[in-house]
Amino acid sequence: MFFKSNQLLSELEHEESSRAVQPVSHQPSLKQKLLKLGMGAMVSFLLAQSCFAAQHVISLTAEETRDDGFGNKLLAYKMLSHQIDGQDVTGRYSPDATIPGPTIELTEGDKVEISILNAIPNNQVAVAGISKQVSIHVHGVHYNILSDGTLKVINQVDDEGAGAGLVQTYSVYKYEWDVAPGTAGTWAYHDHNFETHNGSEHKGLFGAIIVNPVGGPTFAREYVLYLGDDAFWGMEIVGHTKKQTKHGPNPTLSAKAGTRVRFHLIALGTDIHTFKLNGYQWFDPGTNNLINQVAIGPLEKHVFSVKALQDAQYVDTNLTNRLLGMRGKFDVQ
Ligand SMILES: [Cu+2]
Repeated sequence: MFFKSNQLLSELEHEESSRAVQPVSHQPSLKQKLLKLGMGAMVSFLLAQSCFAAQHVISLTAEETRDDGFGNKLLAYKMLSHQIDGQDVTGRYSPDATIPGPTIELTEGDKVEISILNAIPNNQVAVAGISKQVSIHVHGVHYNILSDGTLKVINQVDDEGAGAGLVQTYSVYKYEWDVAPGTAGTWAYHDHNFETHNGSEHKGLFGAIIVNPVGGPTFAREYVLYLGDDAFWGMEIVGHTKKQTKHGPNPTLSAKAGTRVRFHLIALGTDIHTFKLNGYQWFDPGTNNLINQVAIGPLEKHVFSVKALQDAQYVDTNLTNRLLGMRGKFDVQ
């Protein structure tokens, strides 16, 4: 649309210069024309934005799940409900609390109202010096300070989670995200408030959002692969239904031959990994360079797509990670 109005602008400029020697007419001045054109472009831009933009109303819980084998309870997010412009899409998520938590797909221009309910037992009662709040702190999208999902000791405003914080207690806490143009990408969200001011991401309270550009490509499958220090953890999403399935460690990912699939690698922990999908190449995002492996360090992400052609193994080729067995199957049928 901007491209078109730029074209019109240059036509107008051209018209103006060819008219320069002609007598003054009562036609609208160039300035008036430009103003009109500019306003028209702005109105249609806003209209287009609001046509695509969706309003999401989401509620999550944070729950205690099974123990980690050493007597410690793990924590996990669960999707309670997700409405898009009033339409219920909760069925695309697991009915259980999962590690990783739900992957939330959004589009640039969307607005999100997301609330968290603390369903971990005994967390409404204040304990001196310890926060029992859980929160959602998100990366990538825009929000104001009340939606930061951190403790007052960090944000200087409020304890922004559900449960008993160091200062404030809330049973439910609501955040607003502005999925502004320019925020397309794959981003993490995680707890920032439970027990420490850095939260309990390490106990399982983490998930991802995928922000797609308006009119961007679609994919038959999406694989959200978190790279822990000793294993890959996965979430697989069917492109057309958006139905998502949580996988265990080093999962087998499945695809139909000839379809385009997208990998979202998100590194957790402290290791640097070298990810390879044997026998495949892909474009390094934002470049024309074909690569067949990528180094990815703590908190980094790498998102790429390939056409599924043949079975393969994905693997972390760094020696210690390889010895730990960080590999899984890419099963193409
Ligand atoms: Cu973070």
